[in-house]
Amino acid sequence: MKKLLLTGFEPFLQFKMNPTDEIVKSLNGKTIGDYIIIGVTLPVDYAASEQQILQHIERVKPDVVVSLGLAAGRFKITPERIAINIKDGAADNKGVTLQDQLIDNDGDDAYFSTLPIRAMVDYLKENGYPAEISNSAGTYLCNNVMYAVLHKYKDTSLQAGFIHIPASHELTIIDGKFPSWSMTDLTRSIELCIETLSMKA
Ligand code: PCA
Repeated sequence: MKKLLLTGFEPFLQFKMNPTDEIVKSLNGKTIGDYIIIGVTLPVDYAASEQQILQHIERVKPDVVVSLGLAAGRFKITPERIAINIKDGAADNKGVTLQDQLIDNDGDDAYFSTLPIRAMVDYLKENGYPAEISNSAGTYLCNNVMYAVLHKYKDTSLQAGFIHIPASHELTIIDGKFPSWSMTDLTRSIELCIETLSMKA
C-alpha cells in the first residue's frame, strides 16, 4: 500500500474554524484507491508550518503529499498549478507579517504542482463537483508550504501539490460573506481528488 500525506491548516485570521482541518481528521487512517491516508494539521505560522510539513514527510516517507487550504471566497475546488518564491501577506497566527520576501534565496522562481491537477478537475466535474485549476496559490501560508515541499523534493519521485477549497456552510453562517459548500461535499471532493491518483492514464 502506498502512503499519502494529507495536510490541512488550523483556523486563522477571522476564520473560527478551518474545513481543511476537519477533512484531514476525517480522512486520516482511511484507504482511498492505492493509498493509505496520513492526515496532519499544520499551524498557520510561516516558520513552523514549513518545518513541520518537511518533518512529517521525513517521518511518514509518503509517495504523495496533498496539502489543503481554505480559500474563502472561491466557488470551486481549485487544485493549484504553481507555487511562487514569495512570502507576502496578512499576519500569521504568531503575528508575523511579511512583505516581498523570498521563501528560499537559492530556490527557483516557481515550481509546478506534480499532482495530476487536470485529471482531478475533470474527475470532480464528472462527479458533479464544480472545479477548476487555479493559477495562483497566493503568497501566504498555503503557497509557502506548497513551494517548500516542491523545492526540497524537486529532484525526487515524491509527488506533491496543493488544493484550495471554498468555505464551509459553518463558516458562512458565522461570517455571512462567502460562497459555501457542505462539509460532506468538501470531504467527498477531496476523496475524489485522491482517487484520481490511482487511475491509470
Ligand atoms: N488558507 C491560507 C492559510 C491557511 C489556509 O487554510 C492560505 O490560503 O494561504
